[in-house]
Amino acid sequence: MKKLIAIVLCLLMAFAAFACAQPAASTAPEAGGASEGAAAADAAQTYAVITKSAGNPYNEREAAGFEEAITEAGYAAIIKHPAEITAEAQITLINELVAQGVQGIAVAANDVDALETALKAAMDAGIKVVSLDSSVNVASRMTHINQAGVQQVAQALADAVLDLTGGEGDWAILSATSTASNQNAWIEAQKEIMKGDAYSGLNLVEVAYGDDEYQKSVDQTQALLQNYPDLKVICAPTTVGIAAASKVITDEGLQGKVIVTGLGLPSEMAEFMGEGNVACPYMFLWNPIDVGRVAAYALIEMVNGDLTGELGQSFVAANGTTYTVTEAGDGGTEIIIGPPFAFTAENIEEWKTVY
Ligand code: RAM
Repeated sequence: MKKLIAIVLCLLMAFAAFACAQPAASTAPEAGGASEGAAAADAAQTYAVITKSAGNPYNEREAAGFEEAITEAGYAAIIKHPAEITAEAQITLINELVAQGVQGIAVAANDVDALETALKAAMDAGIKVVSLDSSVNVASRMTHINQAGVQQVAQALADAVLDLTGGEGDWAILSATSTASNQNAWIEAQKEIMKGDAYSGLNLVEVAYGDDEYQKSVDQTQALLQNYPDLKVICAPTTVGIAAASKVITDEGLQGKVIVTGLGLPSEMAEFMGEGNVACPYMFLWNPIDVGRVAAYALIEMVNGDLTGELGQSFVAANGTTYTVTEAGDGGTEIIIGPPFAFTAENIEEWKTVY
């Protein structure tokens, strides 16, 4: 009998230990068009983030930050990475989330206008909607979570091109998709800045599009090198593009002849940076995890607090930071997280393990 009790007790203890080891909410990110985030059955509120596409580590970190902030608040998070980097793929996901009856949606837009009908339907259904990273138009959102001011990003990139070319010569842009609102906003602002006298010796030969696909970005880099033999700088305002361009330059031994800069993820770029003759002497970015986090904080505040996304509002988030709604360049509102950060030979080793 004693033996039986001991066995039963052991089994009970083993079960308890197993149960304790289980996460309270299952919120694993999933990729693909049919991606289904798992919402905790007992969570009172469910919030979803739709990234630009699957397979981009930047998007994965952004979604991870969103999920962390939502689950820390005790709610359920859904992560959707569209299989295709298109507005159509995102519209399908938005419609599914509306049907599901989530409380909030954050979306990094693949097109500034194309999501309007779907997102308006979401807002009409009482769902709070923000864009993050890549904005939707004013009518489609309550506010936009902007990683860094458009002007600040554009100025940093313009100055980098000026510096790395030595003030004159051919340079090219390797962007993401031609409809990406964040890349388009940075490029437009950069072109505007570069109309200034200081940049008059520079010749922008082409804006190429790698669609945030690695192989396409490699192919586009090779085409730029072939078509413009005097090319001095490739400026890629996309983490996928800058890594692909740096790989091509390194593989072809062109470091120092064609210089790469732009916006890159330290973990992906460290191998192309550092001391000596490297493909990319310096680049910029922000913390993508924070972009997701602040979108989550804003949505939670919209559902549970007074935030509506109107100009001048502010709120204190769970991380203790006060975020303020300011005017965006498109006439709507936005919450800017901070200035872009420069990654150089001196600090890349420190940052490559962070994101
Ligand atoms: C890519 C994406 C993303 C952008 C970064 C800089 O990962 O296009 O939207 O913010 O680059």
